[in-house]
Amino acid sequence: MISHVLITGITGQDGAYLAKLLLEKGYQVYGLLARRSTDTLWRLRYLDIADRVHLIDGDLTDLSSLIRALEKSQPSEVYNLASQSFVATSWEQPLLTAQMTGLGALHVLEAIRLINPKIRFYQASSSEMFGLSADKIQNERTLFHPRSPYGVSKLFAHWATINYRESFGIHASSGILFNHESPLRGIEFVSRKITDGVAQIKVGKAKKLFLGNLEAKRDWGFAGDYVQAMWLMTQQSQPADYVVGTGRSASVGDFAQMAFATAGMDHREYVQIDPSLLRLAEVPHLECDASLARDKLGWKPKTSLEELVKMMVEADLKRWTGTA
Ligand code: NDP
Ligand code: GDR
Repeated sequence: MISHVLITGITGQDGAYLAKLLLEKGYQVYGLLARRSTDTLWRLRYLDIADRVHLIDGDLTDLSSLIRALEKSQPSEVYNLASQSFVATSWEQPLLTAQMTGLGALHVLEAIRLINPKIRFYQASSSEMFGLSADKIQNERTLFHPRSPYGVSKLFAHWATINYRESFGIHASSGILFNHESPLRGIEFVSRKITDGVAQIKVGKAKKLFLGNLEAKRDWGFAGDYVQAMWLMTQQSQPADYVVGTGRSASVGDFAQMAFATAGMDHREYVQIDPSLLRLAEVPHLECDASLARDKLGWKPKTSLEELVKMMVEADLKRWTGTA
């Protein structure tokens, strides 16, 4: 029998990679499609899967649309990847972020509880929940100290996931994923902003790249590796929470240095600080201890930071030279 899966956020970076992975595994893939005035399917096209997934109109903030989506797709697994995912925006639109990123997850859990509590659930939690962490390296036992309305909203969704597991016996797992990037990353995130900036400067379309805090350190991995961890979590006999990352931390400045070097340039000539890009409350250092995921799920990252940066710079150079 073919298993059905429903992915919220299928048009996002992770949604697209996860859909591709699950299609390869033989699932019938359904995705929740939020109504927009512009076309949002470019990532699914990039991976050549746009015509292989079934899209259902719906919105995370509209419980009735989620109930209908579950009735239509009859999934055995639901991956809740939809959110307002840009941290900087969460200070400008905190209530909307809480509605989508926080309450939205509870809507999905409620829909599952109402329609079929046997559905397995994955929640896209975030290392942003650790925020101003007292621990240099974070794992499942690290205390949370979110620093943005986004982090606070994710924490609500994280605890809602645990609560539905404990209260209703739902197979609900939360993946606390550290930053993961790819050529499909949104242009507003710093990794892609840098690789796109490198490509623009290389082809003469821009002269400078304006960034905020170069000192912030992140544990950066490749999104294509991380969706595998999501799937592995839902396959376990018992639901649980896992941190997922590479165990290596690098600063924004390091990332910029590597990206410019990949294109044969020196970042010091092109990067300028724009104080308006500094955050109201920064997350200074994230570094993941993913030993539980390694030991229990058999998961480990396949792509190094060097390979990731190269992959992203090359993809953006192709876009700007028209050879994509
Ligand atoms: P993206 O921003 O690329 O994708 C977000 C997705 O959510 C898009 O498909 C978007 O649709 C959809 N969406 C937004 N609002 C709604 C809504 N109200 N109803 C339905 N769909 C909606 O995020 P990523 O793929 O990078 O991340 C996936 C998830 O993982 C997110 O929840 C993010 O917060 C979380 N996360 C991401 C990490 C990362 O490093 N990438 C790390 C840890 C957690 P549309 O295309 O129409 O806007
Ligand atoms: P983050 O990613 O906030 O970690 O959230 P982002 O790439 O936006 O920022 C990473 C770090 O870079 C610094 N920075 C800049 N950031 C942006 N966007 N633009 C700049 O010009 C810039 N200059 C410096 C930031 O201050 C920050 O320290 C991502 C998202 O995918 C979340 O959804 C996810 O939950 C977390 O990763 C884990």
